[in-house]
Amino acid sequence: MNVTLINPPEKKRVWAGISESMAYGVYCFPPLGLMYLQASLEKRTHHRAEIYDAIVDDLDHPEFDAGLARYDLDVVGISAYTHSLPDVQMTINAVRKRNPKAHITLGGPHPIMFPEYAIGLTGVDSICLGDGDDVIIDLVNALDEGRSLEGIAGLWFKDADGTIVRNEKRRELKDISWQIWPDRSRSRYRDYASCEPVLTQRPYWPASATADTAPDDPRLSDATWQAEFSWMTAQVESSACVCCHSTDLAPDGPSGWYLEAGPIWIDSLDDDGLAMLAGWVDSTAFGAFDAEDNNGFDRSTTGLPTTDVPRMQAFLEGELRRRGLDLDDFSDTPPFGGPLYDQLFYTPEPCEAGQGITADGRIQWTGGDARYIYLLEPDSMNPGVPPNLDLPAGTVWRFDVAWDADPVASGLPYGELPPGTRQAFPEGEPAPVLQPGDALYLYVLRDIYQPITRCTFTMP
Ligand code: B12
Ligand code: HEC
Repeated sequence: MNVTLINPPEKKRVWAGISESMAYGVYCFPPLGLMYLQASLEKRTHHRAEIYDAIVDDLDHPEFDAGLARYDLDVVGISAYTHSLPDVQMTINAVRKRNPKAHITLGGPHPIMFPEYAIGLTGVDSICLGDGDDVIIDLVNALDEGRSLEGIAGLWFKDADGTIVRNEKRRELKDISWQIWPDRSRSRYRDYASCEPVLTQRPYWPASATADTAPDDPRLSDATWQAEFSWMTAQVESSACVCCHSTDLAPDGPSGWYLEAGPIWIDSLDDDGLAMLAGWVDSTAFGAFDAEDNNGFDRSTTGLPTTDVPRMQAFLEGELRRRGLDLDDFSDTPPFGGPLYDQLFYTPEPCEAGQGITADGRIQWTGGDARYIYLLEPDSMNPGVPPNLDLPAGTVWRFDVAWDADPVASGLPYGELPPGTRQAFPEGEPAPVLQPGDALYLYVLRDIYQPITRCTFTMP
């Protein structure tokens, strides 16, 4: 079955606590509850589920209703908050009007807290009284097989003559470690996340690129190829790469390849760039992480973060071979990252005047104000990009300035944390006591990957 999961419009909501004007732009979150249900259904059954999120596009009811035409409305699940009940009722009515036979089930905080009220709403067929991950599976299977909904723990429903049947409660799971994670490759980065912190974490500059795809390119009319291309484009759109590699998000224009280049944007990549995306050229200097640490996106094999490594590799390798290239052609290509890569192997010199820690405990550096300060053991690796290369083994202490706070000036007293700053290492412990005679490596950055002072010194 195809299930439609709806995050209803919030145009009639009751504002309490936080005023509407203050909340603008704040209340747009990925609909996590629905994403869990989708993941649960798709990973554990043969059913499919689509999420229709009215909030992300700020839809009012008329547009929302029109959009329902794109969805299967046989089984519809709606998330309901109490403060948005009029919107929920309008959503139920709109679905019912399009498909009088739809099975409409309600879940989320409202039916959990006020089940009698929720099951009484006009047009509702069933409600879920707690976590929906298992309930939705039992419900959809029963509907699919034409079975009664009796006995599905955690579900109340109205039977054929409208009588409310209250099945027993479902035992609450205390251990959620089995949980299937939502598939975030189906949400676009630009919809739910911000590029502001991204642009402070990588060097950015615009660079022009063109995609010279021939008008009669066979890929343009190859449906199988196009389906894979759409899939991999969606993978890019769900990652922060769009912040610098798309025209409307990159502040002064895209950094080389960009998603709107086209008809086939991957043609805007040069051969090395394509090989980097495919993982044929190493790019760990940009950060390499496993799917578990990266919202389900692996970035340890391919340069492009992906939720399906073999599929991504197959597609990109296909493109490289189409260009007449092979793995061997890149055996001499240096790892990606240029200065980012070289920096990992930088060897520090002894500190000069105005660098190090003074006898009265002030950290001094040259080169201007700083956002990141490290004290490292003298022989540790150099810090790289977050989230995984920015805490090398041998870090003694690390100080960070929040991305939206001002950088700090040289002369900072060791261990002091001005507003907008934090001790990133060790976390939740006092700053380590430094003893006279300790040998240390001071590594100070203007911003991520922009070192201004890198030198070794001995504590006075
Ligand atoms: C994180 C959170 C926030 C965050 C993020 C909100 C967001 N939209 O993501 C912030 C701080 C911004 C916030 C703000 C508010 N929140 Co709040 N928040 C929570 C909190 C702590 C967790 C929600 C969450 O993400 N859960 C994790 C997801 C995975 O679970 P879930 O959504 O519940 O989904 C599961 C089940 O409910 C069920 N399910 C959900 N939908 C569906 C649909 C179907 C068809 C089915 C079958 C099952 C189902 O299955 C899901 C998977 O198991 C809850 C309390 C709680 N512990 O639940 C309060 C809670 C949701 N918040 C609440 C309130 C009142 C608010 C505010 C109105 C506060 C205010 N005065 O402004 C605003 C409203 C913001 C908004 N428009 O969403 C109330 C809602 C009460 C109610 N009766 O509706 C809650 C329940 C807290 C409470 N106990 O009072 N909140
Ligand atoms: C903060 C900005 C920024 C972000 C975010 C970003 N890049 Fe880039 N990228 C650049 C810049 C700048 C260049 C160099 C452009 C030039 O001078 O040609 C570049 C170049 C590249 C190239 C080389 C292009 C070529 O044709 O050789 C690849 C490949 C690449 N980026 C992949 C990625 C991937 C994958 C992501 C997401 C995981 C990403 N980038 C995110 C800024 C960014």
